[in-house]
Amino acid sequence: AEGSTHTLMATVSQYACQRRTTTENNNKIFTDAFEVLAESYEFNEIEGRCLAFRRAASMLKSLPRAVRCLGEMQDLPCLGEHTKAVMEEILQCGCSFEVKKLLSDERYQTFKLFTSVFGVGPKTADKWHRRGLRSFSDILADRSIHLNRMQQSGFLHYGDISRAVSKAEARSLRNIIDGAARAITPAAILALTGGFSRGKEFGHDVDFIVTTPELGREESLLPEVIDGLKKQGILLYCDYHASTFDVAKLPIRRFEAMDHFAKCFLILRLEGSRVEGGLNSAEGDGRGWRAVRVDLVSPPMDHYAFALLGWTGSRQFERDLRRFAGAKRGMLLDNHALYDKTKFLAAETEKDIFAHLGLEYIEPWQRNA
Ligand code: 8DG
Ligand code: MN
Ligand code: MN
Repeated sequence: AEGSTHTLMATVSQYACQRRTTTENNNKIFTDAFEVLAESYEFNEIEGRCLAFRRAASMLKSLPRAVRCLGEMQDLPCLGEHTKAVMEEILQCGCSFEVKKLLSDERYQTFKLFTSVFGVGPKTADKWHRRGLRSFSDILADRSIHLNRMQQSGFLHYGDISRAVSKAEARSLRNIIDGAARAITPAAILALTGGFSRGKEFGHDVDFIVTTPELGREESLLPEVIDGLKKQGILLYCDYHASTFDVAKLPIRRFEAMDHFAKCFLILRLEGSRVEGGLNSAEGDGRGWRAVRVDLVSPPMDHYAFALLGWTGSRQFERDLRRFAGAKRGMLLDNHALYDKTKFLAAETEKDIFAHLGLEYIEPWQRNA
């Protein structure tokens, strides 16, 4: 099987939703380089090139083994002149000069540092960079800088929330959210989504769907869950967005980053969380807790499957699902619904949605595109 590279790789689809991508990445040497380049284009708001590198990285992640020579690239999709040149250089020299240059670039480093703060995106990073600010102490010392509530929490909990969340911590959080939801209604439904539902060992946050079978009830459920967490004294930050979901306004033709379901972006206090090695803040300063990012979304039950598919990710998998639906099927897919020209296609499960799209079912753990 190792030798038959031609047949192995000639069949790779340009769409992530037609590939099976586990957490095992055999081409990390290339995808790490592509991620730096994609980030740099993102910082400079050159969206096309950013996407090209993300798409190429995603395709490489799905391959059963490492790309070993130039010849093997010919039959692979999603690779352009620039991506191929970078790969060629890595094959020949072990690294890319362009990537090396970026990693030591002052602007790239500053943007990377600033955008690592919760609530800081490329636009804010750019604004701060233009003002000549280069470090956190520069920002915090500048009296003319106004930090919004999200950024204030981002700085306050920086050490904790920039540290990866473990599977065990995700399990503890699941119990906490489950308890809070069940205290409100025993019929509450809780589902793990995001990276942990794809089998990842670590995440930057933990994502859940919290809802109830009773239609309409889900809208008030989320504020009540938040209130419960607050009463437990573990709510460190809450950015709540009430539902703006309206079936009458579907389909939404303009692409929107956020869906319209009730949702919240939280920082919770997780008790009894210890860091192996003990070097990090949770132990270092004698605390027995850590701050952790949690996202909750609350769709009405008749749109549950679409919300689950949309929040399971990965982001690249989602992008390609939508792109595939449009380009190959003339359909419109988002986190709310699937729309086929004149009618909505109902779905109770993710499998139903894949079937509507004429796609083989891809398990969540195969969606690490
Ligand atoms: P990680 O946290 O382990 O690093 O990875 P992840 O779980 O895949 O990433 P994520 O940033 O937590 O996003 C999980 C999914 O949530 C992703 O497929 C996109 C989806 N999502 C939406 N809307 C929104 C939104 O408005 N904000 C965020 N943060 N995520 C959203 O569909
Ligand atoms: Mn996540
Ligand atoms: Mn998230």
